[in-house]
Amino acid sequence: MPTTTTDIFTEKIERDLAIEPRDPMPEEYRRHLMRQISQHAHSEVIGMQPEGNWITRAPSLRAKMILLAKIQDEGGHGLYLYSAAETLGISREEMIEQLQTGKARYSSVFNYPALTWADIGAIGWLVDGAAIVNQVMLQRTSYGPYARAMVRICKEESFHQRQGYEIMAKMAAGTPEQHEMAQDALNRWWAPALMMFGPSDAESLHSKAAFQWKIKRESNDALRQKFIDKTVQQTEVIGLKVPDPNLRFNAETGHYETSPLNWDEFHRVINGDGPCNRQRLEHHRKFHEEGRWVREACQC
Ligand code: BYC
Repeated sequence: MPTTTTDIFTEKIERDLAIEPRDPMPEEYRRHLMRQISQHAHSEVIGMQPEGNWITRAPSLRAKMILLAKIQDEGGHGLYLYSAAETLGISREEMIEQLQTGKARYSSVFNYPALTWADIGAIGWLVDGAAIVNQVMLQRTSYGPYARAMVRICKEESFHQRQGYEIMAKMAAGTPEQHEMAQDALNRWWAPALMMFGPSDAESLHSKAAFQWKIKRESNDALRQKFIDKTVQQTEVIGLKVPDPNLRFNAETGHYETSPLNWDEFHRVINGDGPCNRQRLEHHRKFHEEGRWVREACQC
């Protein structure tokens, strides 16, 4: 029979029972989740920017309606996740302040520009595709409010991944120029999508604790590999090429092997020096400020 609060927490983790907001939990567990969930929320919200840039230039009314709905979903994901983080005792204002002052991170991938319509396809297919692989695992994360948010988010992300893949498939089967545009978008988004899974297992700072507390159930490298194996096959189906001269299938392991990623670039980008970091935060600050009167009017 567990007696101390630590025992109660440990027993729940061991028995795979969800930890709920009022349950006892170690301070480090609470802080770990506050960091990860708030960063996840920021990623959803900042991730609206590269796609939002294309709403007025979508090539048809159908494409525009689908893109609008997708971007709105991402905003909704941000809201569920901010709410999940708030149950840990941090306010929305504090989280926004941490984002805007650079104290909190958001996914590296959103610091790259969306240059053509094919980039909208690549973002849905690769970025949402990578997010799903990670988030399917997070549906079984140990913190109840985070796991439940993930269930709904994963359903919506599947639609996002398909809309992106549809754009890429159409462009790849279009005119030579459209095909080239699709290949160029894949060339530019491939490595940033792989970096979404975080540093290699050997370099990951938080994985050990995350495994111990069942926040993570699969490692950064294992999830990256899962994504590669799925995506290489999808690339072949639509007649595009994975931009990696060292890509090869290893029949013994049953997995694709790829070139090492440029981790210097990853660290530069997560530390604020990617192609669009400044632009993304300035945009967020500007519109957050412009929305102040709405928050005040709602008293929220
Ligand atoms: N980007 O010890 P590690 C979407 C940081 S949005 C930036 O492995 P952890 C969508 C990490 O924070 C969904 N930073 O960390 C939206 C840590 O630094 P701090 C995006 C990264 O937490 C709109 C340090 O590196 N998904 O789908 O165990 C349109 C060491 O890393 C990144 C999520 O946010 C990165 N890629 O594992 C379209 C997933 N990777 O915090 C689509 C939720 C690592 O000590 N997050 N860092 O300063 C996670 O699952 C985990 O936090 C990570 C990292 C796998 C990302």
